Amino acid sequence: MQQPHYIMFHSRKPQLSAGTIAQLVKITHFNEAEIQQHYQTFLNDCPSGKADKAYFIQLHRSMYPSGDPDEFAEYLFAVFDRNRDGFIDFNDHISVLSTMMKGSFEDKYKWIFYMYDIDKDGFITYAEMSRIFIAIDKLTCRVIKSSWIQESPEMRVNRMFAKMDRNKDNKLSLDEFLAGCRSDPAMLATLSPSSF
Ligand SMILES: [Ca+2]
Ligand SMILES: [Ca+2]
Ligand SMILES: [Ca+2]
Repeated sequence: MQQPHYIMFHSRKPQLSAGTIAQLVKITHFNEAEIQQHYQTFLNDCPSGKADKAYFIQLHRSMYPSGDPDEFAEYLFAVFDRNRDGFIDFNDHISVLSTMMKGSFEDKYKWIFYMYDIDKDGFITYAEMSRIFIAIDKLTCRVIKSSWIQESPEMRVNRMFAKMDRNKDNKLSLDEFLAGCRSDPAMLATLSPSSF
């Protein structure tokens, strides 16, 4: 018989089954207590236990009330929904948290690479990096804020490629990307919103 994803208790609050927890302990960097805690937080945001794209975008609108997070949330959704079933469930969610909170340097930046590689062909192009930079600016309303932000998305992309595209083929392989990020600890701040 197939294990249910969760079982209901008297409180009617969904709980993870022991089998699911044991499996998540195995495949993430979290212990049982942490998984339980993340599950409750996940349910607060997402009481039905899974989010489709529209719901996920809606959540980001409430997280960034003064920005326009729609585009960025779409790109994020594509990386969260790794099994591409159109939903982010707790398994999708916890595996991203595990990577971003407790993963190795390489795992974290691989994940970011995967987000920037919008068409998932294994390379980041100028166009892909520009689209994500523009989406991050819209999300955080960077355009109107302080001085360093005067650097346009295009200037930032050029700076990134000058630094990372070692073989000058106008696209970044995963190796080029990881080597570039390793050489500059401040890279994360340019590549992602501050809330990461
Ligand atoms: Ca999914
Ligand atoms: Ca690509
Ligand atoms: Ca290259």
